[in-house]
Amino acid sequence: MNKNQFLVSFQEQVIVAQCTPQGAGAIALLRLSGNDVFNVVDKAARLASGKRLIDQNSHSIHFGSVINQRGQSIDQVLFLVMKGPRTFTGQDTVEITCHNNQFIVEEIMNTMIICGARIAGKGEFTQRAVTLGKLDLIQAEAIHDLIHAQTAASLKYSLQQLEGSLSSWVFEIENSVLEMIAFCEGSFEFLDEEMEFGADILKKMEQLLNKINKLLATFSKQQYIKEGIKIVLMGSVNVGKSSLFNCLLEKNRAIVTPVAGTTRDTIEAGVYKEGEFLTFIDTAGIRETEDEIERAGIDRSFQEASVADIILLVVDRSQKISIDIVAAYEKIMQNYSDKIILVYNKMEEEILFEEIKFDERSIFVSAKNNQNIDLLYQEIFKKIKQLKGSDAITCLLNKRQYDLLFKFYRDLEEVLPMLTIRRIDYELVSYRLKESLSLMAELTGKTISQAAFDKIFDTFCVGK
Ligand SMILES: Nc1nc2c(ncn2[C@@H]2O[C@H](COP(=O)(O)OP(=O)(O)OP(=O)(O)O)[C@@H](O)[C@H]2O)c(=O)[nH]1
Ligand SMILES: [Mg+2]
Repeated sequence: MNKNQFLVSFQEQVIVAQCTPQGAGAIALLRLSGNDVFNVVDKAARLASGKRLIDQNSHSIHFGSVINQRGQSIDQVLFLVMKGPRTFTGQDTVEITCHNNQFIVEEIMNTMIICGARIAGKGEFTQRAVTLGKLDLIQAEAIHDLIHAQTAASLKYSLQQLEGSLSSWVFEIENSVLEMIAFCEGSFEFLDEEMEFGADILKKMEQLLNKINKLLATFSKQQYIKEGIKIVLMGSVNVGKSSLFNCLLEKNRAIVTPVAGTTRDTIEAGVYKEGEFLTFIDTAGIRETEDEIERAGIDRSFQEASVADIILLVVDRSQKISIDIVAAYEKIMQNYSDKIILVYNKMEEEILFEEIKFDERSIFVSAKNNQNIDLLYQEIFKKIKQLKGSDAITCLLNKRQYDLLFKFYRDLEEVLPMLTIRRIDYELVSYRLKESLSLMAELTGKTISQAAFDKIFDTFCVGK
């Protein structure tokens, strides 16, 4: 058997995996796919109708049992019989719905292995769907993103991408490049001044670069859609960060005490609000300390500030603080001026301290009395709007897609000056354009190395 034959047969082998999460529950779903799947499952299937599973029509459901090698019933199940290519992988497929007890699931899996199946690798069902042309690589990645979407917006985009939004965007781009290549070939075939398409190609190229650039430019904002917004509460000890954190979450998540230095480590909690996923992070209060653990906590506060999207810098003006702490506040305000919202907590208290000046809008709240928390939220949403900017996002890109698209953009950009000279070398332009198309083929998975392909599917879960 040569390598190709081995790969083909590997692709055709019957694979089995549990598609639903492990653990007790009402039902579990096992999926099997491969060329010989009906024969494999038939060996262990006993249909209530008394008929054989291999004789059943495609896309039909049958009640029955899975029986083990000793002829004992493992569980009462439903068999869903689907003949390829109208299946997820494109191959013949059987899905078994059984009761979700891990002993049952494992015994059915073992029985299927004895009957000729093997355990599926990570993302192997989707990998087969791509290989058999049921999905392109972008759609396969969208399935992964759909399962792991953390925000309503990223769920929406992943679904659109699974339905082909980014794939058809790439298809349009490819078509534009092909048109340019056709113009080039027309120009050097005829070698006639009248038939020169230089100006048309240039115009097309500029439009194309503009279109790609627009999508690339939204990439930095896409993390807000994918991961939500990270909001860190920072400030000196005892100013009421944890109290405010609890108010914002509307639950008593963090410990609050009058003791300065109560919070030692960062605490994270998320909420959905107005369609956004917000992760709040409470941190250890900043102060001079000899305590090693507390100092490590304070270091963490600063690390969180550097990666935060928004910092709620909390001040308590009823408390006197040292010059060093004032300096620390000023440094934070300088370093992160555009992501800070200054929050004056304990607004109902008498003001004893007015050292910290801030010229941007600040909010006065009382975490103790739950006062003005709605105003603070308004300010947070204003900031989020600023962060996201006004650019409409057409598609969500992952890092792999972004990198390929960026390389493609660069390649085209290099061709641009070749189109503005008097005697255009159409043959060279055409060659460069054809070369650049290989990046688009890699994007959709039409041509991609096995290693790159495996790397993508390595992030998938078994059963998908
Ligand atoms: N009067 C008043 N007291 C408050 C307010 N918010 C918090 N406190 C009190 O301030 C003290 C410290 O509150 P925490 O929320 O633990 O403050 P912190 O900033 O998290 O403190 P560390 O974790 O030590 O850095 C507690 O006694 C709270 O009850 C407020 O709005 N008004
Ligand atoms: Mg605290």
